[in-house]
Amino acid sequence: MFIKPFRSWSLKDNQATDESLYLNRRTFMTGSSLLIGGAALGLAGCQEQGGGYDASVSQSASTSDFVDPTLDLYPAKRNEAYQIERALTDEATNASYNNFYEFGSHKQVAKAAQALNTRPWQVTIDGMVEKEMVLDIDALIRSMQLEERLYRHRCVEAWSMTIPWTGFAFKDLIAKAKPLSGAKYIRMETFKDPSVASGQKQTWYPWPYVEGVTMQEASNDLAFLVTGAYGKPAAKQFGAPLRLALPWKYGFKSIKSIVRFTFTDKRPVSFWEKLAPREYGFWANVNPAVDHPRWSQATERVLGSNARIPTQIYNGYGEQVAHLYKDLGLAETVLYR
Ligand SMILES: Nc1nc2c(c(=O)[nH]1)N[C@H]1C(S)=C(S)[C@@H](COP(=O)(O)O)O[C@H]1N2
Ligand SMILES: [Mo]
Repeated sequence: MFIKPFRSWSLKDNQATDESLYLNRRTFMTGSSLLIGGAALGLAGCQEQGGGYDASVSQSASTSDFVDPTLDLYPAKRNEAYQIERALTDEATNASYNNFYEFGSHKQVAKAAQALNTRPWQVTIDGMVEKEMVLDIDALIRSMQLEERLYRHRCVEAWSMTIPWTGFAFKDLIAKAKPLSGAKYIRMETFKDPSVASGQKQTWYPWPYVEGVTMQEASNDLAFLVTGAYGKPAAKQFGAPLRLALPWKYGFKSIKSIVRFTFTDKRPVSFWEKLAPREYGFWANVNPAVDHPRWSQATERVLGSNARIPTQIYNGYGEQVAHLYKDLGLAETVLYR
């Protein structure tokens, strides 16, 4: 199957903006370049299916016997420093429209994600640290100061939402990890278990999902490790029991259901960068002036409505993060590098 690339200005986001790639399996497996002339690669087709709420989702989540062992920590106190001018995305809308490729390359993954067993759950901290460790998730969460923050989220597919996350500052995890002075990056990894995550049976994807940030980025106040949302432990489809929120970067950087943090001096290559390096590079800072090769990034569709609003540089968080990139230059820190 070969789909001729569209011209970005002619696209509506519900027609074409999707990270999902149509991979020609044979081409992929013979190791040919994925992107030459776009010949091996096309869009998966229409994945966005409106903001319909799937009632079975909240059902399956609430009728399970599982009681989160950290339930007593919620709701955590809101940190008023993170105010937001937008309306919060309705919880039901958010919980039924997710990117979590482990459970399918479409948005209606919530039900399938309930198969993920989030306890027991261990988080490994390794690489360039004083002492490698394996932490039990409940002990880890209880050792951290939880707070609620209202954050914007901008998916590279040009839709956005606003979420009340609960979690702790990434820099507090770094303090616990005691990295060696040579560590420059943190590589993060999601669980891998194709027996519960059927998406991981699609062996042409480079599982497990991997993301990476610089130490400076992870140490920035905004970098937040999420344990909950909407005043309670995070729903599985949000990336329980531990996911990242980097609100100034495109959403794919905010890796879900993390099992490993590796401190390293080598720049990690992410899941998406491996698949399509020209489309999903390391920096991935939100920038309305730089189009994705297949669509415009100038505006975004607000989830749960038909409103389109202008996208802001660094997703509106420039004051907090622009200094991180002043030596690199803005152009270097968008996608595709
Ligand atoms: N492990 C994992 N993390 C992931 C993804 C994924 O497919 N797998 N998708 C990313 C993308 S593209 C986005 S936009 C956000 C979506 O988060 P949400 O479903 O909570 O809105 O999760 C990110 N983290
Ligand atoms: Mo995304």
